[in-house]
Order: sequence, then C-alpha cells, then structure tokens
Amino acid sequence: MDTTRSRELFDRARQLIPGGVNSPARAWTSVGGTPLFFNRAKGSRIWDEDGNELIDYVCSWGPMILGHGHPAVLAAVQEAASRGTSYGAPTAAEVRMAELVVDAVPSIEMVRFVSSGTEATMSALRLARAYTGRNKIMKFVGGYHGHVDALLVSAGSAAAGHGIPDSAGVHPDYARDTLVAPYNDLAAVEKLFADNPGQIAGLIVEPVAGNMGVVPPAAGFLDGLRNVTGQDGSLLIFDEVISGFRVAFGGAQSLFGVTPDITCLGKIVGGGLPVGAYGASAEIMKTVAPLGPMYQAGTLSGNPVAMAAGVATLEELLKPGVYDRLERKGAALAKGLGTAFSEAEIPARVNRVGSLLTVFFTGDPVTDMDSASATDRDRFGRFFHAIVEEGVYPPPSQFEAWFVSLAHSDQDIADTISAAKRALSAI
Ligand code: KE4
Repeated sequence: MDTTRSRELFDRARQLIPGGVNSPARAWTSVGGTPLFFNRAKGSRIWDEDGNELIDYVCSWGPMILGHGHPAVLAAVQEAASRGTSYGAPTAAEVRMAELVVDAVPSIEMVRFVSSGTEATMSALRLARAYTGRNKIMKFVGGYHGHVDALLVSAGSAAAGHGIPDSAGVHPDYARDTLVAPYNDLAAVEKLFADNPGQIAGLIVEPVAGNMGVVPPAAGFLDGLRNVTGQDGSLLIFDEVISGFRVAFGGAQSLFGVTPDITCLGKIVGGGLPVGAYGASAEIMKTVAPLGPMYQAGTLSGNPVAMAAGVATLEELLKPGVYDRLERKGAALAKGLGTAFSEAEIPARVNRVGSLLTVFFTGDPVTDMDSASATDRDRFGRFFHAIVEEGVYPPPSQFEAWFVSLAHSDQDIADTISAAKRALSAI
C-alpha cells in the first residue's frame, strides 16, 4: 500500500507536534509503523492522503455510529454554522439536546454539557466530592476516563499502550486518594470499601470496559457495585463516554438495568463534534454552579454547532430498529472473525457487546486488564498491519474497541472477514 504522503506528513508533524499527533492513541506506538493521515470519510469508508480506501472500525473512536458524513448531521451542522458558530450564551439547541439526554438516560434528571469526555469525568469526580464532602475515589485497573489527573492511575487505552498508566506530572497528592481494584473483582471492591468506610466520594467505572479492549461486566458485577456504593453512601459513577447511546439508546445502564448516581457521556452525544456531558438526579445536580457551590465552566460548552450535530445524531438513533441492526452487524462480524481464527487454527477471542468488539489473541477468557495484557500483543500488531494492507482499518492498539456503525453493510462485514482470513495467513 502506498503511504508516501502519510509518511511525508508524519515527518513534518513530528517536528511540530509531540509524536506528530494530537492524541497518543493515534500514534500507532503499540503496533509500530507510520500512522495513516486521513482526509475524507463517507459511511463505513475512510480515505487516506495517498488515496487508499479502507473500511473504518475506529469511527473516530466511537462518535460515528451513523457512519461518516451522515446527510442529516451534515445538514444540521451547515444550517447551524450559517447562523454563527458560537455565542457564549444559552441557545434553544442546548435545551433540545438536554431534553433528548434526560429522556434517554435513566439516571439523568439534569445534565450539564461540556466539550469532551475528559471534562465530563473530571466534573463528575468534583461533583461526587462536593456532594458527599468526601475525598477518596475508586477506579479500576485498565479503566480509562480521559486525562484527568486523579484518574491517570492504572489507566487503560493509550496510557497503558504506551506503558504510562500512571502519568508523569500527576501531583502525588492528586493520586493519593485514588483507590484501584481489578475490573470484575467485586470482592476487591467490597474490601476497599470495608477498609475505607464513609470515605469514598465516588466509584467510577466503564459499565462496559472499552479501554482494555472490550471487556463486558461479569454477571452481577454492576449490581454489586450499585449495592456496595449505596450501602456506604458513596456515589456510583458510570463513565458511558463509549457505551452511552452505543450499546443501547439509554446506554449500559438501560441495557443492564443498573442505575448509577452520576453518568458521564461523550463521543456519540456530539455526533463527531466536541461534546461531553455529565448528569444525575436534580438533587445531586443542584450542587453545580450557578445553583450550588461546585464550580465548572467552559467557553464552548453547549456550542450550537456541536449541539446540532448531537441532536441530529440522537434523533437518527431514536428511529425504530436501530439497535437491532447494530446488534446484528456486531454479531455477524464477531462470528465471522471467530470462524476465520478457528479455520487458521490461531487462538483468539472476540469480546463483544452490541456493536463494540475487540479481537484478542489468546485461548483464555479476557475479563480484566491483567488477562488483556497477557494476550499475544505482538500478534495483534502483525494482524493490524496485515489487515490494513487488505483495506480494513481497526484501532491501532490492543487496548481499544472496534466500532461498527449503521453504515457498515453486510458486504462490508463479509469483505472484512475475507480480509481477516487473508491477513491471518500472513501472520
Ligand atoms: P475525551 O476527553 O477523549 O473526549 O474522552 C475521554 C474518555 C472518557 N471515558 C472513556 C470511557 C473514554 O474511552 C474516553 C476516551 N477514549 C479514547 C479511546 N479509548 C479516545 C481516543 C483518544 O484518546 O484519542
């Protein structure tokens, strides 16, 4: 595959931008090689600067659930932008967006929009501490919640992929009050609560882990978290930045029937433009300024063009049969990949929830960060490069999710499986 233009751009980018990228997940560090530079996408397809066309399973790391360049989203963005791009004042679009989110997400009676998932989780932590008056928080090994100081502890996603799950520059005082447990290990969580009674402001969890690769919650795990936090008076925070509007319109909390105290949203809620959100009961959200003492603000929060993209996206997702179609596509891809691996006699697992999945090269179950880290990551890197050569673009890291969109046709999925079979013969 000719990647001359990407390599030229990468050489220039690396002189100007750390690692040549504006987010480490894009750097291909864990798989090696030169990241492709893209300049166009439509539906399930994406084109790089050298004109190579690929079937896209990164989908901007989740937002493009409708597929790239959906006409309703483009029209809404163009119409909003024609009236101006930012006012720094309230707009009707924010009201419409808030109505959609409050109606969709069981735990949310009131919501505040921000500009990224990181801002959402950072604000959720501050809210939990402000509401409870407590200082400690708990997260899971391999959980990634954006680059919030207190949460860059045993973090997943590219932080783990780059071998810096505990980032440099985080003041030890910020991390000191962060307790960590293995994902799916309810006993470890219960012990931490027993050892820190009445001291934990909140427990933040990806209800479907996406940043150690996809790891579904074990049976009873989320219910267990709900019980132990409730008994202690600690707040349960669902980081649904990936799973929100992805695994169900109401997110993992509606899929699994477990209602958290605070929910964080991002990615899909912005339809590809910068939007994050955090929400909770009115009782909890009245803590947030200007109603209450917890301060949080943002110049572009609720930006009208971003709101237009989000509203258009959610309105498309409200249409009948959408999540059945996503489930069918995800299941077909996972089944086909599984068949390809078994025909090639290569030990592999495909973890999946709906249209979220991850391929692990192992014969053992992957249920937490330890088991995800023990998989054959070198083989993943070889598989990644081989399948890119065959015209399929999965995430350039083992600790990420593949995202299937409504635009991925049956033919795309069949072509992906054929490409995987050819790629497996090369690794
Ligand atoms: P952002 O600040 O990147 O919008 O969201 C942070 C975040 C919060 N919570 C979860 C569960 C997340 O997955 C993320 C961000 N996800 C990564 C990929 N796993 C985004 C890609 C990147 O970092 O460039």
